[in-house]
Amino acid sequence: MAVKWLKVPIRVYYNNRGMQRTEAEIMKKELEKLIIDYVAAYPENKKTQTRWKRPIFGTADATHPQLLTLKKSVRQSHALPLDILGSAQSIIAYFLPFDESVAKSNRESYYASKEWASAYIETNTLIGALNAYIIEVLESKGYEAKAIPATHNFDEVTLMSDWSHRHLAAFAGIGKFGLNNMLITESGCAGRIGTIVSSVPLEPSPISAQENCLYYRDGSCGICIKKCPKEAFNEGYDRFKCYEILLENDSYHKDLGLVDVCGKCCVALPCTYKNPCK
Ligand code: B12
Repeated sequence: MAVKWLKVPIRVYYNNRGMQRTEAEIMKKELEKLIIDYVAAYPENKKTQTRWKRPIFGTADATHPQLLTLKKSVRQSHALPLDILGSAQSIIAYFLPFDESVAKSNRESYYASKEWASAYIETNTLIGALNAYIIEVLESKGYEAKAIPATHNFDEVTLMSDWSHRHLAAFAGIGKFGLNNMLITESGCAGRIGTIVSSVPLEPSPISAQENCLYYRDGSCGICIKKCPKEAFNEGYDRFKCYEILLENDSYHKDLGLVDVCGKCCVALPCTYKNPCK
């Protein structure tokens, strides 16, 4: 028999067997399904060249005091969810993993592949559209929500942003940082991240205590940092050297529009498509 959920005024829900679920649990499930379904239908709806695998979804408490560590780990001016939205209760984060063909196309050659560059453009557009859709759904239910753009929200001089999707997504349990700086999820690191803050209360996702990067787990692998065409990882990470190759790729692919991409540090690796520590 199908299970029906009935809404009662204090926003506690009962199914037809009398079990209770909180609004925070129900909305979380609803949002995850909405994101998965939207991304699955998108390539056909928009006739995109890029395909995506099933999104990874996570949530965090927007008022958690640990968020203050962003002021140290990223930078002092890093925003808090409450700076973005005064009524913020939750952070919604998702990772959109590229289809394996996108990462495969980017294995060879100094320049980024055309498929990788197009995936960058098409995924940024998808994130914009998906965010707008999530906000529309949340607003229709009486909540407030605000999205932060996928990229180009960074200071051109310092090459840093006041909203690090990676850090927020890590708080939402979506993945762990790798030696290549990338957030490594259960579906790897080849893909892009979106985040939204909202007044909707959501059950926070658990954060795994385990590393997802082989190097951080046991000192093995380390392949990613040898792949950088500009040797940006030689002494720590030099984001300016990294940006040089991104701009070279932008010139190389000028027919595509603004494509400051590279991605050599995320392909042909044990963590490209999966969590290699599992
Ligand atoms: C500015 C920027 C850049 C700059 C500087 C990158 C940098 N590493 O700082 C340039 C232009 C060089 C760049 C390059 C790239 N970028 Co970029 N970029 C951004 C942007 C707009 C802001 C990032 C930022 O503020 N960096 C400043 C630093 C201080 O913060 P951070 O990036 O979060 O970096 C932290 C981690 O590396 C972390 N870290 C590393 N190891 C560990 C370990 C632990 C334990 C912890 C806690 C943290 C940690 O510490 C750093 C500082 O705190 C974001 C979008 C956004 N608003 O978040 C995209 C973003 C980070 N870029 C992304 C991508 C994919 C790329 C490229 C692969 C290019 C491409 N698309 O082909 C390369 C990869 C570079 C790399 N290996 O880091 C993705 C990353 C997705 C992922 N799976 O992680 C993002 C999130 C865009 C998106 N919406 O998906 N980028």
